[in-house]
Amino acid sequence: MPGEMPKLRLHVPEPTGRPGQKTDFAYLRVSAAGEVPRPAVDIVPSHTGTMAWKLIRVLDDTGRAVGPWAPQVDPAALKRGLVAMLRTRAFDARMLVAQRQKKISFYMQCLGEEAIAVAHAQALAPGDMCFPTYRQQGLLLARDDIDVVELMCQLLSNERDPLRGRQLPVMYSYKRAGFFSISGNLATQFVQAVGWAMASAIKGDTKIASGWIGDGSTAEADFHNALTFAHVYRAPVILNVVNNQWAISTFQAIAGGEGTTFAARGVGAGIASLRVDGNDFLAVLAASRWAAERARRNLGPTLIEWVTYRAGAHSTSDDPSRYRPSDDWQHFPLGDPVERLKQHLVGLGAWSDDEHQRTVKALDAEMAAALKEAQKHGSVLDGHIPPLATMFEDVFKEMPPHLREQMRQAAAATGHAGED
Ligand SMILES: Cc1ncc(C[n+]2csc(CCOP(=O)(O)OP(=O)(O)O)c2C)c(N)n1
Ligand SMILES: [Mg+2]
Repeated sequence: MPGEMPKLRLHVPEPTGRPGQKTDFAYLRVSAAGEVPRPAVDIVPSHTGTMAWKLIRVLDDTGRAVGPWAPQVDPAALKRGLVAMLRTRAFDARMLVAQRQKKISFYMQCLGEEAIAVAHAQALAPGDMCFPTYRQQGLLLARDDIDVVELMCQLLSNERDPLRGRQLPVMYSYKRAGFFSISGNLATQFVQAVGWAMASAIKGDTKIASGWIGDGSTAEADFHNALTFAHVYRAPVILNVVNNQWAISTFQAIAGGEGTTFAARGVGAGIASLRVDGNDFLAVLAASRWAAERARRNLGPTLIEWVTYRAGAHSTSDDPSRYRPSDDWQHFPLGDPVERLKQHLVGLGAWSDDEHQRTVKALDAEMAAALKEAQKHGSVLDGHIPPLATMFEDVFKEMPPHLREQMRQAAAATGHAGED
């Protein structure tokens, strides 16, 4: 008998396109716009299998909003969304150049993924708390109470950096904007979001949490731990999985996206789950509202897999031409979220090419001026950084003697003043 059996072997998933080839995106299994049903928010989680396997889409190829997920939304709100996406794109483009000019040490853009954070922000309420990764800057850039000069000072790690140089560039923290400090340790966002949501419920509050993770990071144990707690206690949380097809140079199938979906993980854990076109602003808005309503009504968590494409490099330290076709984004079946919402608004008569071009130009000028202003407060390069003492502060209410001693030694060794 053993002689008749084949030698055992493992399956190692591969992307369908490598440099010099053309990716076959059939693996995405894209549904038609309007095809997927929209269930009542109190659906039994185990009945969301269809929504987790198909792809919820609202905008069709001509830019019309079709089907049961088409949200009730004022064109003015959509215009604000389009401008916020363009603003995010302009910010990213300017900061990428600043990094190449060595003004900042490091940067991460979200090119091609702007609709997810920007539309999601429109579904949240003041006091709700996001636990983002480094690719949800759109949550901040969608708001008019966040000063881009201050964001740039964080990137420059200069004297006006609100985080006083204690975080890597891009790892912002804005409690008042519901933007929890970004942690470099991926997947921690999910357990923290579920814990925060449970605390909100224990206090009898009305605020919900929204946690963020990438396709690659779902392979971390924290992802699964978070799902168990969210399911068991019906935590008021939205669990966002941004499937942008890549985790640095690792294809999403290596994290388990081949033959199943990331949304299906949620159904298996007893959580209502949706798989959504993340480049479709209207679908993102509708799905986010659906999930937020479930959380607010004590119906429990919702996991949403946002299908999108990381159009740029992973970070300024990465070179994607080494591992994927350089024109992949041009062939990505879900297109560019900015172009798709623009087409929709032009079709409604609420936007024009001319207005679009003027807005792009104005935002570029806004970012150039903001960077100029931020640079007035210095950078790591010119040594205008927060005082040395800030490295030791804000951990303990009273600084313990051993830290006071280390601060004194550091001040003596560097010639910089250490404050006591
Ligand atoms: C726990 C942990 N492991 C590894 C890393 C190193 N790392 C930083 S980004 C990244 C890829 C993450 O990919 P994904 O979760 O798909 O998010 P994306 O960058 O595509 O948005 C890795 C492995 C990390 N920051 N934290
Ligand atoms: Mg990814």
